[in-house]
Amino acid sequence: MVAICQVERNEVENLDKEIFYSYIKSNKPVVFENYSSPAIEKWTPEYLLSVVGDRDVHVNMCTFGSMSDIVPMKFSEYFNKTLKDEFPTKDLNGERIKKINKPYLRNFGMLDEFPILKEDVRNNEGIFNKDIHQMVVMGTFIGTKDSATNFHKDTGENLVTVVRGKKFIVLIAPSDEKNIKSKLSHEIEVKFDSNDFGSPIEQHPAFSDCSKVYTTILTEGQSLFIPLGWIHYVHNIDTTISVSCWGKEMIM
Ligand SMILES: O=C(O)CCC(=O)C(=O)O
Repeated sequence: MVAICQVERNEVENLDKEIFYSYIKSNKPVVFENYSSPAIEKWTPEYLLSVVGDRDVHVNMCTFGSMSDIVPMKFSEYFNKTLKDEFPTKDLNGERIKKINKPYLRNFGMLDEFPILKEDVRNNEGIFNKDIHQMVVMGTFIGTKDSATNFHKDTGENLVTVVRGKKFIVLIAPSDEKNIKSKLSHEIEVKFDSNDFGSPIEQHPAFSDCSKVYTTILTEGQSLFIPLGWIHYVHNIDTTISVSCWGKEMIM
């Protein structure tokens, strides 16, 4: 049976590039327990609504139970419904909507559109060394309670900071990628605790040939480093706001 391990946690108060790059070099995920940004204090729902307001956004959303779709709506409508947990939990056939099909504003370009907000997460971008990672890109994720992002891997080193809420994150090392039964993993819903829906990782056939699966819970004010090549799945346990920051090496 696959072993479940906890992601390493680091309590350093002043994260610097040297410490950060030591994890990049060893390609090891880690939770920085004390690495956050001014956004934690500043990004109250009222403040975000006052800045972003009625801007049109594209929400990833379930329409007919099994089909994900992109639905345009006003930011204020999406955010207010998310905060009040007003989105439907069942589809038109009365079936429970899976976590990976719940409404989710993913990789929202709010920071580029509203530079006043980018100032509040500037330190995330600043932790990357521009001589090594010439391209640094940030995206905001605003997820409804119990929404999830399916297993995938990124094209850069990634620092994910939770500004509000709580995420359950599953990671699989590149050395185990060949052992995942990927057809099965596309449909996966991972069970976070006994009240959650889905399959416990240790019982899911997609992972039965993997040697280890790593898990962690990321709360407000914490950041997770996801190294390049690590496959990950993210479940928003509560309504969650987070910022992902990818550092990419450009091939010259
Ligand atoms: O927070 C999420 O739902 C997904 C984040 C993610 O997968 C990423 O930053 O690559």
